[in-house]
Amino acid sequence: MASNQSGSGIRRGKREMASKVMHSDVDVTVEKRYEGLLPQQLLDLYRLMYLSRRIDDREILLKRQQKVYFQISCAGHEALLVAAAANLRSAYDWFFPYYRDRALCLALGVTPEAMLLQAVGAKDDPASGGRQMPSHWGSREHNIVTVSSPTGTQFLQAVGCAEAGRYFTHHPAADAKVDGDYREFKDVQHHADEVTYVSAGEGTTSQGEFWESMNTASIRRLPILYVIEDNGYAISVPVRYQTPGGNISRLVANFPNFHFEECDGTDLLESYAAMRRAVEHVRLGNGPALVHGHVIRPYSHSLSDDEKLYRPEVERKKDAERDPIARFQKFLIAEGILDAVGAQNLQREVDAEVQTAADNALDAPFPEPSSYTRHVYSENLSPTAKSFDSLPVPEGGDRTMADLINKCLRDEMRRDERIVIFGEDVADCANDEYLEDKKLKGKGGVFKLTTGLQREFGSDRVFNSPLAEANIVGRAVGMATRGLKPVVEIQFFDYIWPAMHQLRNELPLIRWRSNDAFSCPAVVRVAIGGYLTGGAVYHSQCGESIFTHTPGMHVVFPSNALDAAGLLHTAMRCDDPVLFLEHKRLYREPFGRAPYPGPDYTIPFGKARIWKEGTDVTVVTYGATVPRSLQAAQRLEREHGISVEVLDLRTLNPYDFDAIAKSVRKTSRVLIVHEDMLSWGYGAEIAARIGSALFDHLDAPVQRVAAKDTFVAYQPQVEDAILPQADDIFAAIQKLNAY
Ligand SMILES: Cc1ncc(C[n+]2csc(CCOP(=O)(O)OP(=O)(O)O)c2C)c(N)n1
Repeated sequence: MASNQSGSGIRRGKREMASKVMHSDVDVTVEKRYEGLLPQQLLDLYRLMYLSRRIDDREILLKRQQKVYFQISCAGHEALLVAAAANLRSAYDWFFPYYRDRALCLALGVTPEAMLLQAVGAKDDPASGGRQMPSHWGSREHNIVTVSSPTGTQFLQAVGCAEAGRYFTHHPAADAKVDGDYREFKDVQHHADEVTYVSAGEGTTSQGEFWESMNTASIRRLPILYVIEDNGYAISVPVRYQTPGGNISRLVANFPNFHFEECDGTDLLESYAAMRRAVEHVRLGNGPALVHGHVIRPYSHSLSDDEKLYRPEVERKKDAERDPIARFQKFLIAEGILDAVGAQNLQREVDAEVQTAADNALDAPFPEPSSYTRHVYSENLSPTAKSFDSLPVPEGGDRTMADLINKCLRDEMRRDERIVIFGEDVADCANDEYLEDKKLKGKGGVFKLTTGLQREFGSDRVFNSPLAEANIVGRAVGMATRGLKPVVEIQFFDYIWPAMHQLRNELPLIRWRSNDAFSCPAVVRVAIGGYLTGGAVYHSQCGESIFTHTPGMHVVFPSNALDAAGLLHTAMRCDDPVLFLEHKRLYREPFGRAPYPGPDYTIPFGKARIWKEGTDVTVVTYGATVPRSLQAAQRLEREHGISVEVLDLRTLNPYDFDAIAKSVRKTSRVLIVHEDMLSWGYGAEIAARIGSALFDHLDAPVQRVAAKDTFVAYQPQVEDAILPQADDIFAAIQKLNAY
């Protein structure tokens, strides 16, 4: 149950300000404390707040001088943030801040110079090496996980991070370094009582991912501290148009297991007390907490915004009266902790520090223009490496692709305790206790690919996610950045889209945008494709080119059981994110069955398979059009004596252009076949590259066979007309051969 829920979630701290404690017989003078803080600690916090503001001011100046190119400030949020930091532990707890959290990062140990290096885009910017805008924090040293620009993607990652910390505590042997796979390059640290901090503005609580994260944090009682920094506006939109009733505390108040605080975030002591109670709840393992701090935003949304366009002077003036720095300075002076001279000295000192940091940043070298190629993928371990080339050790009779994928998952989970599997319906049975009843067979995925895994490995390694795809991928991102190996399942490719933010802007981008400080080698398995007879619009989609168009992510699309096993082993050992596309129609197809190849059968990425050699026409294909192309090729050879070479790409990013080129040089005629629609499809890129690199070797224009430019219909006759059939491939090869 929630440990602290008043109607509005409000709980205000009372100040303890005893200055002298009189014991019965001794007069002990005790230094006055403020919410437990000594005067010197208050001065330290004040200094951090002032330092934060002055860095913002300096960046604004530099932006006006066109020496930095963007500015977004922490102004008005400083008190709430230093109060949070004062209750947390740098390099021990984990941090998913947002762009306003300068004061928090300073308090955690990020230097003003590091911040200004990012502002000028310097090579030595420790957060991103000049790749990200200012205030996109990231520091491996301080456990500040690389911040991105999309609002709200950090919430589910924080959930995954907290889950990873808990997992490593329960599986202490899993954090060992192991040579030969991604574990060699992933340092793991964890603490049983660590807290994961995540913050955002109040506007960002409108994002669905915020609510998805609250669900999971609450259900799993995760050690997460949410901080919602409510400055009343999301760019120009006031909170009451964003949040029903204008108060997020009221809306979240009934989430179980949470501790809630609502405070005046411009009041340092009130914020400190709220944070202290919240962090205590989390650190003791009672569940998550959410602190909702009311702050101000005196410097507009960013330097690209002018709030005078939409906020009247009277409202802005009222806000200014609550400026946390002026308020706290006044308080310190009233309490005799600071005087006018002390304040001046402190300001002079801070200004000099900022000046030196700015001078150093302005003198710092920029990244080499050609450096953009670095860290798109792991430079330590490539899935194309020879070390992944192995031979199967066949055992038993032929098995389906579904069987061998299941075996592969099982083998890798035995080999690597960092692997966790989750997704919709992937567990055998959500209720652990039912599993003791051996008569219950268990679910194990809608296609039964994960069957038996929960039974063997337990419910903390194989479990169901909520019905929410962003939840699945977002949590996987958080786990993988901590060193776990999440292998998650998206039930149908058609429903991958809610996870798109995480799949496009986070998972594949984390290594590049952090300049290799963080990485995210998760595996996302997805059931894809049509030819289902009745699969219709929403159970038949392809769309692989959307993901091959995303740098930083490998895309795999096997056509048969043996390749599926070998490529999945490689994916799970790989140091990069992998989108692993499994064709539903091929799961149990008689085509391409194979004996179990052993637990260590790996296939390198980027190596095509030649199914059939030929001399007249090359067919380049993958997935479910492989058996259809083979059928057409065999018939052409039989009936017309046309010799067709069939090349199965197996992995779409990277892909084996050398194999394509070798074949095209031999045949001079090439047909690209894929199941996804023709226009803007995967074949367009291959055709363009063949056209420019192999023009001199071609005797005919490059041709393509693919789905019609529409979705897939339910009625089987119409479905057949839409998807490429063996007859279409047959006709295209015949025409190409005759050209
Ligand atoms: C997904 C997404 N949509 C839109 C934006 C553009 N944008 C950046 S900040 C912002 C407003 C955020 O407001 P709030 O969460 O209240 O935080 P604040 O900036 O006020 O601290 C918007 C719309 C974005 N970065 N990401």
